[in-house]
Amino acid sequence: MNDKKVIFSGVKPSGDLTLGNYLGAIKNWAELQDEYECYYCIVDLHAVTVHQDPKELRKRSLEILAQYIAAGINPDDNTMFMQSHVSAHAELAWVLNCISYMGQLKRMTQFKDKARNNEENLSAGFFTYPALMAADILLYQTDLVPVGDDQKQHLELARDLAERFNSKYSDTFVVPDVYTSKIGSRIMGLQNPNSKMSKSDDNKNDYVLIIESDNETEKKIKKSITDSLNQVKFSDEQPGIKNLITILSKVTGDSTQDIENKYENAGYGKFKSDVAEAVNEELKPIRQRFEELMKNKDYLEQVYLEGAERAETVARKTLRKVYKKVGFIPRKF
Ligand code: ATP
Ligand code: LTN
Repeated sequence: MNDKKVIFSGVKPSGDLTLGNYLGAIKNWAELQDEYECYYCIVDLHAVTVHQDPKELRKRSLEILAQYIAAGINPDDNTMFMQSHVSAHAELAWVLNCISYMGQLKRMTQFKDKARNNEENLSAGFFTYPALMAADILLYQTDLVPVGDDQKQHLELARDLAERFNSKYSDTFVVPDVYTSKIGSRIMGLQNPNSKMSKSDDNKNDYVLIIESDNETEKKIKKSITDSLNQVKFSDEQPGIKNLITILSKVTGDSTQDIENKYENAGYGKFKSDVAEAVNEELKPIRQRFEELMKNKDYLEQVYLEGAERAETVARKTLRKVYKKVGFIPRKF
């Protein structure tokens, strides 16, 4: 038995992964993998809260697994799997749904944002998905959840549900902590630096994808919206430039102050082209490894099948406990 603390995190296969997903989440996962016992999931059940083309969903789910591995997450030491392969996620979600309050779910910012225009047409799954996310996390007795800033509120709910269940019945779940990095936990859109970079944005110039050509990345960064002040300052008054400084800082490890100093007398042209170059340098080995991995579907299949098997054992154990505590008759098979 190892006594490492447990990490769980996941990405929805609802679009191709962006630089935001990478810098806000996956880069941190790779850095944390040695210290923790890690479960990195492709949360396909979450993706279908909005309609997905089935063929695309299948393709993307595999591509995301390949991107996890290409980003340096080692399949021998970490458990990577498809959420829909471990049915305990959906089962625990039901129990947690039954102790979630409508009021609390209605206060989730992500729901409020989407509901503002078309609540009548949102799926019930989209409304209750924070309970499924809590199930994902709590099944593995997770200590730490590395996510981007936008997920903090959902993490609060997961903590709340863990505490509520523990006090209603008896100690069952570890209450997880959130982990967000100081820099890069909210990468903003390149065309709209006032809202987060999102893989489901309609405007392709708003995001850089982990997998695209160097040329495309360079073009998008060069086209990004800035301002007319012509000073490289990490300031709220310059959201576009602030975002590019954040990206450069997270990629190179240089502090935002060092970046300001370095570009004090440089124009935006030079600055943008250096940001593009640094991003391409960072993504280059990932892009190469991804291409190789996608040629070896058997290997990818082996990773996710073995991952699901390992995850299933741990998840079932927690679910058994939960079912017993709520009063279901234990099953004998
Ligand atoms: P969508 O944009 O379609 O809503 P998403 O990218 O926000 O999807 P996920 O793919 O599930 O949703 O997110 C995976 C991880 O990436 C989460 O931890 C999330 O917080 C993080 N993340 C997503 N976008 C950003 C961003 N712009 N900056 C930092 N982290 C991000
Ligand atoms: N809800 C998250 C994705 C997600 C997740 C999780 C993240 C689903 N389950 C468990 C961390 C842990 C999102 O929409 N970005």
